[in-house]
Amino acid sequence: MATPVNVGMIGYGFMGRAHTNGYKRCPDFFPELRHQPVLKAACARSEDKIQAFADQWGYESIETDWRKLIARDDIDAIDICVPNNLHKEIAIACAEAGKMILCEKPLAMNVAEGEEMCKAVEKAKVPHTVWYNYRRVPAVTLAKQIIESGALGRIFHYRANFLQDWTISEDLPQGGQALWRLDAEAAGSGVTGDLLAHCIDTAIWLNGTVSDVSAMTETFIKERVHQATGEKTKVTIDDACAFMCHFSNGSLGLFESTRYARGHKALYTLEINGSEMSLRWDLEDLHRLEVFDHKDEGALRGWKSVHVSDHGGEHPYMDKWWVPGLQIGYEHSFVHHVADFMKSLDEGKPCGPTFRDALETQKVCDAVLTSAKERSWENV
Ligand code: 4PW
Repeated sequence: MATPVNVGMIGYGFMGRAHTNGYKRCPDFFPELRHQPVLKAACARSEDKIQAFADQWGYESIETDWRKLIARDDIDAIDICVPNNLHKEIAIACAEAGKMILCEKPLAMNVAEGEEMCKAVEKAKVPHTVWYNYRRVPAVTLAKQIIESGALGRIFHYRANFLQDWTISEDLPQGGQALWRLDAEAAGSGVTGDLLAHCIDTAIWLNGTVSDVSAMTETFIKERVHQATGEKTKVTIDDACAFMCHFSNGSLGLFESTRYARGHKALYTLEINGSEMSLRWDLEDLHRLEVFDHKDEGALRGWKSVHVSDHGGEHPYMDKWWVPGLQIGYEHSFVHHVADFMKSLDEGKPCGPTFRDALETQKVCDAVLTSAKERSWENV
């Protein structure tokens, strides 16, 4: 009988559903783990909405005040799945109450907040992680394993894009339930914290830390109706952001993200070029890792597309699913994150990205925003 980890979920939006699906699937597909999640309680201010969420997804109970949720003795772990401006207060309260924490990305509104959160979890020694889920797409995890083997040789370049098009309409309001991502007060930043943060987390994981950055941002729609007041209000988030950087290993980085790339809904691509090998990956074809190996010779030298679906242990996570050759999708990255968190409890080890890891990403985000504002190179 596994040790139950009673989860208290704060929030019920799109990510609340993605995380909950991860908790639900974990015991079915990772039955060997000695810790397993239990959907104990869901929490949000609206009683009707959180009850409906709890009923649909199978949480045993509800709360309408997150402080009451944290105070409950029958809750072991809190999932912080609310807008970014609430992460710090809730995370610190969780740490002080001795609760484990699974915090939605980005870690915080800025580095100063992130530092406080790191100190709180490190002082309380509570298990914790941040939901940068793309690390756990099997093809991306495979890229990590290949890079760690040294097969790429000397790394020269890393480039990544995260492109969307959902905010092109001027009629879209800012603020409110679904649209807090457009409101700087709730989100901290626009695409930098929302999309580039994913690219930066993966990049640091695959290619090491970033030393300095030079960035530009743009806000294409300058005013939007704010849902709170009904008034047209200045938009202060970045709609698009691009930056170049140096990594500490001497390689060069190029990053771009926007919500104004008509035709792209969620195109996350990354590529890394080494002296011996290059790798590239595309979220729209997430089960494939493209590989160019300079050792291949003759007429068949070229890019190959590896379908990440083997079960012999070659392809991370895949032996947990269906049969060899059958692929999996976006939602599985969250199942893998839950499973890795449970495994980290089994083994008494940290589960990355920790708050400290996510603070590195936050440092790059802050440096990017400062650089764009000051038109300067910024050290991270
Ligand atoms: O975290 C990101 C979200 O805010 C996601 O990974 C993709 O972009 C999907 O929705 C947004």
